[in-house]
Amino acid sequence: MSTASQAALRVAILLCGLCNLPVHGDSLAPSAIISKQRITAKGREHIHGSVSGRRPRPTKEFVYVYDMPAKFTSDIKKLSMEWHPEQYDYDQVLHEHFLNSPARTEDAEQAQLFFIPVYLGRYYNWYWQQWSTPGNPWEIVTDCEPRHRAGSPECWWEKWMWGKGNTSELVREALEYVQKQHPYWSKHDGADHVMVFSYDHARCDMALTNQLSTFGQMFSIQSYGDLTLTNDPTVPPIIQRWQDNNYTWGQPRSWACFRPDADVLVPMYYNFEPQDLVSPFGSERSITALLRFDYKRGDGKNLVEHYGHRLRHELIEYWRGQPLEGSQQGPKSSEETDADMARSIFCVCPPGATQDTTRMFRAILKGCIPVTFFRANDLPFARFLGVPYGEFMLNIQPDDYPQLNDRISRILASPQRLRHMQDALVAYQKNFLWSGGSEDGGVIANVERELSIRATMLHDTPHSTFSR
Ligand SMILES: *[C@@H]1O[C@H](CO)[C@@H](O)[C@H](O)[C@H]1NC(C)=O
Ligand SMILES: CC(=O)N[C@H]1CO[C@H](CO)[C@@H](O)[C@@H]1O
Repeated sequence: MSTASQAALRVAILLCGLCNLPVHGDSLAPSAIISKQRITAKGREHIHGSVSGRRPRPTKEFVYVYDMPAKFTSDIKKLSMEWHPEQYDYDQVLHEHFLNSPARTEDAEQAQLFFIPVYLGRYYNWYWQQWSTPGNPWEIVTDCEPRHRAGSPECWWEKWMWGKGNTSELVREALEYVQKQHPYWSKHDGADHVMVFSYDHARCDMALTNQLSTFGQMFSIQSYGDLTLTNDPTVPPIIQRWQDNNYTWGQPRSWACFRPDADVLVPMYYNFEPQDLVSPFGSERSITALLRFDYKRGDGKNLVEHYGHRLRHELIEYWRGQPLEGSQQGPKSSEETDADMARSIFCVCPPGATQDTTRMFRAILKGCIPVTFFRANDLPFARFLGVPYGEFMLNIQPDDYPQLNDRISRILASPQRLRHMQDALVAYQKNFLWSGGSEDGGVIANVERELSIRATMLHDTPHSTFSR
């Protein structure tokens, strides 16, 4: 099969969305999704056939959504969002979605998965920012201990850790509520339960001070897919050192933050609509490579100290020494950056607080090939749904960043290779749109597909995803 038709097949598989979920009211096991080969035109007919009225609308209900007390949801929506970036609000977005999704069942006895809505993203930011100066959330001036200067990193650290401690406490209370008020957790020690941890390092920010036993086997939906623990000392560690680490996994510590076999990865939230999407061929691309980021020197606050893990600094210095012809460097507003991404062939996406950043997903949606610097980092919908990032992304190992110009130039010199990458980008762009629902082939549809795979792994074990 030609690579083009292979790509087309993969697109068909991905865009198919939920069409292969169970179609009979009494058969809830979404096992068909495991076998990609079985996703055929016939499968699609099966679902769309129902629309013609010959069959009752297929049911695919398998997710039960807990009705949590207001303190975990609606009360949190009332908290100040003054400095709260909406990228962390996908806990709310997913909750609202699942309340209305065809995947939802209101019969807990029939459910295969249990969704626990808690709006941790808003809560976490509100918590530490309560003590900030107007206009600058990082400037903490109120209620500093006498030994801490107002605005000092020490005062900031204290509130930051209060944020972690109190958010962890909210998580613990939510799980206790579920375990006390409902009988379902104990059946599988929480393995069929899922919660959204929408901050940078997921559980390692939002549930840091909880004992592992609090979580049982529960999995999470999150954006943190880092698989590394230690790195080359010349580039500071991707994983930050935690002051209090109460996890006792007996495994690399980072596994407490991400379980590759269980957790569902998603991009951080952004509100792009289908009409905001730009094809790589849909506009003139006069910028060869866009380096639209800056590097702030350490000020003692953890997100900033190694922000971008120094790699940003190295890349800026590198660009100043030898700018690639037609490239641009320097920060601008996010609107200007989006517009420039739509005019660029390559978008350089260095790490932020974590290895990946929303910049990478914005680049994809703007038809710009992301250049990333991942050591080992799982990405959304790759492990289980097979999104082949390598086909439309250029990854350079962090220590090899001086090869940047050379690697980009080689692709620019091969129109065929560039065309192949851009074709693949077109084919997969839509997977990263948060707008749309179960049937639209975007993030939401992919999350539902991933959840159906988790349900199958838990309840219908003969076909392991790994054995195919
Ligand atoms: C929660 O925040 C309060 C301040 O509002 C602080 O005194 C307390 O130590 C924090 N709790 C934890 C567990 O960090
Ligand atoms: C082993 C252990 O329990 N370590 C710490 C867990 O977190 C609390 C609260 O931050 C600390 O007091 C413990 O020392």
